[in-house]
Amino acid sequence: MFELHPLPYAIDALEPVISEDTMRLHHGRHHARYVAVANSLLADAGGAARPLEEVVVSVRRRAARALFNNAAQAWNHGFFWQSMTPDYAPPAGALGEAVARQFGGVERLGEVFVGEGAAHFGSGWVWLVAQGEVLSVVSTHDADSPLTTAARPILACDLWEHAYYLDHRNDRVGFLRAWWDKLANWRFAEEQYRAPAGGGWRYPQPSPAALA
Ligand code: MN3
Repeated sequence: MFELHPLPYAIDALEPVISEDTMRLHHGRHHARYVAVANSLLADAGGAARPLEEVVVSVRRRAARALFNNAAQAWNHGFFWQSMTPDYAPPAGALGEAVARQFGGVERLGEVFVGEGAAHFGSGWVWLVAQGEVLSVVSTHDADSPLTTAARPILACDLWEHAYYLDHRNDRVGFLRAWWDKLANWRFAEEQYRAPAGGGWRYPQPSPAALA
């Protein structure tokens, strides 16, 4: 069974950009529900416990849509919580150099990221991704993620209305700008950027109960 692991910061640590109310619903209800439904569908399907990354990639290939949606959303949210920090620091190291070289700095990259997220129609995600050392910004629909592509996720922001509506109403651009300026976790992003192929962030492994 996959678990809903605790947030890596206090429930109110991301205020005022993301309120405690939003976090309680988003982590405690939405993410919890994706994990529960994915576990239920996996139990129905039988088979051995395996990493969530493998579930997402393999069920996508088989087009088992409900399992893909819930497993991918469980993974996306785990990655999203790590993509934020209450202790903002600008990108540094190899990633900071790549941001400067390819985009002319974190502000310019922010314009691309916010622009991509604002222009995305409907629910989904906006990602900073890397292929090799080359950075790019992409958005995905619904539960889709770069896990099923050749690109490696570096940073992600949730574009579903449940992510921002309580705090920002319909102002997705305002949410994304504040998120980029105050919450983006560049230390985590740097770890993803420097990780060897296949060595990026992993969802906590399923417990042995999943083998039963
Ligand atoms: Mn969400």
